Amino acid sequence: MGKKPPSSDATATTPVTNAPARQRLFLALWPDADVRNRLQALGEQHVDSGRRTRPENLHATLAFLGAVDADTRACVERVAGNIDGQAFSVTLDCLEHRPRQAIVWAAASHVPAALTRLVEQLRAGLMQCRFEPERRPYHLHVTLARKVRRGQTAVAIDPIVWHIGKFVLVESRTYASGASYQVLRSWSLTGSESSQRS
Ligand code: 3AM
Repeated sequence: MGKKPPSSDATATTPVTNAPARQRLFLALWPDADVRNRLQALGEQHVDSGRRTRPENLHATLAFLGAVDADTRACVERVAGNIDGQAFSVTLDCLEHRPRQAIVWAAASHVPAALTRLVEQLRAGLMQCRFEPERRPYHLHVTLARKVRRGQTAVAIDPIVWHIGKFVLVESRTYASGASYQVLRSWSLTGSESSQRS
């Protein structure tokens, strides 16, 4: 999902030297410790080549935002805060090798209606922040490894049931040692334990 280019007027009047700092952001579902441990074990069991995702980086992307300025981040946070979403459970039941992207991911063969609604609401809201509309269908997945050249296309796994009561805004930073993801904010979904407590 990319941002629309600024209008030609904005380009002409924005001083390059004062360009605001940008953050590389995405919206995601973040696993709890139990699900993260199970995903880590799955990667260790099934992936013996390429580069496994560090356990602390395991997640399912809802919407990739790219490098955004402070105003756009504020807009994204307003959109996220206005989401009227329900908590749900998703079952990761399949390991897939995607040869074109050289990725191995854990995926869910069934997408719960609450997840579809959440993604639809986010995509519609992000258009208000001038993001290009995302038209590709949403497939929930957790990337377990990259640069995997060979592997079975799809393998059934012991199901991992993931209870999802919130979604998060994450900053991605790239270092020589690899990507580092930091959760900046989270929003509860109705019916989750955290939203019942608040
Ligand atoms: O959640 P996964 O691992 O599928 O590949 C990146 C990762 O996806 C993806 O955003 C997630 C968090 O970094 N990503 C990175 N650059 C992207 C781009 N330009 C991108 N997705 C779409 N467009």
